Amino acid sequence: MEVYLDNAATSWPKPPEVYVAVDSYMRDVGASPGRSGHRQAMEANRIVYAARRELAGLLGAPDDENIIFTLNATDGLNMALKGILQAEDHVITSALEHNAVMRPLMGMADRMGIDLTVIPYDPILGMDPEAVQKSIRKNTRCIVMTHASNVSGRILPAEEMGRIARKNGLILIVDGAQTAGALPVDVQKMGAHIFAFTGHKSLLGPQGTGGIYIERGLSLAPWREGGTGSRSASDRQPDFLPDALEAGTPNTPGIAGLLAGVSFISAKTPESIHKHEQTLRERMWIGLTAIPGVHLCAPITGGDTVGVLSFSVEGMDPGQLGDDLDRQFGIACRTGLHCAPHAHRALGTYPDGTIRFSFGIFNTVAEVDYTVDAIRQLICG
Ligand code: ALA
Repeated sequence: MEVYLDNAATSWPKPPEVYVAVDSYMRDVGASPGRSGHRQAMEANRIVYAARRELAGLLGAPDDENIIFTLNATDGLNMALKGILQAEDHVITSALEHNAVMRPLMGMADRMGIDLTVIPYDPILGMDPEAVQKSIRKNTRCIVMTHASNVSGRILPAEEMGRIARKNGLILIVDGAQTAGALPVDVQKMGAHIFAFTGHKSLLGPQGTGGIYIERGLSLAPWREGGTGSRSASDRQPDFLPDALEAGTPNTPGIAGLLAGVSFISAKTPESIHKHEQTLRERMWIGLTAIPGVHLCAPITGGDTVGVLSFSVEGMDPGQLGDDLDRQFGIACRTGLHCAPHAHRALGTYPDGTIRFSFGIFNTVAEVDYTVDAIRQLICG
């Protein structure tokens, strides 16, 4: 049996519609969107705008123009953080952040002197709103947080942070890499000013796709400037969205695939996808807890997790166990620090890290049972 449990890194397989969309874009359309006026270019343009519209609908954004395409969530987060923060600004973040947030922040701390408060992990609340409120200073500019941990699957209280941000005139930036497509998301209800997403995980698109939702009226210093196909006589970047933040020919074959992925999710509904992944996660959690020496990294859940589960095994190296799962049982997972050393410190699993299983829409109960059995054989012999 071949089992793919590395969906938090990249989802696989994709719905057949995604492969078809990329292939037919490459064969039958092929042109640059938003540049020329011929039929192929117009079709490319239609596809990009359809993807924008579909994403706006899925994420609860009021306008298509508030969706900006980027390479992935990391690219979008860099665009947001580097477009907003200035020297001496103070930023509040969570203890569960991925390097996609921590590295840009640390880099800006080193280069520009921004100041950072990391709110300690709270096993009950995830991120304690009172601790956040207490850390706000005169120069606090934003709260940056992951929507769900890529290590433990824990969902953080983004709506609560949205209320705090709005009350105190702060900007809320949410890293939705693990939640877009995996969970119902409403950026307006959440109060997010910016919500970064990636195309290649739960949105079921190809790698090299992603974007940000940006609230109307919020202006970012441009992350990349160049040709947009609009106002070409001007040597300045257009000031309207999405062109203000998009330049150069995009990954249109990828966006065509992303459109197919997002349409698939919208039809299935994120609610039902979350429910399916929760069922698998709970079954895996129950199965693994019964094996001696296994330490799960997060509670079984009460609906407050996405389909990600991490654990360690007493006296065993996670990397070795991951290799054994791959070679002996055909099970693909990710081991180590998952690009999130801060999260592992907060969860008490630094520096060795954990073994992580992450579920997708196409995983089954039979695969979970097979994997639990494989772990039991590797540990108990
Ligand atoms: N951020 C991705 C992961 O968690 C790559 O594996």
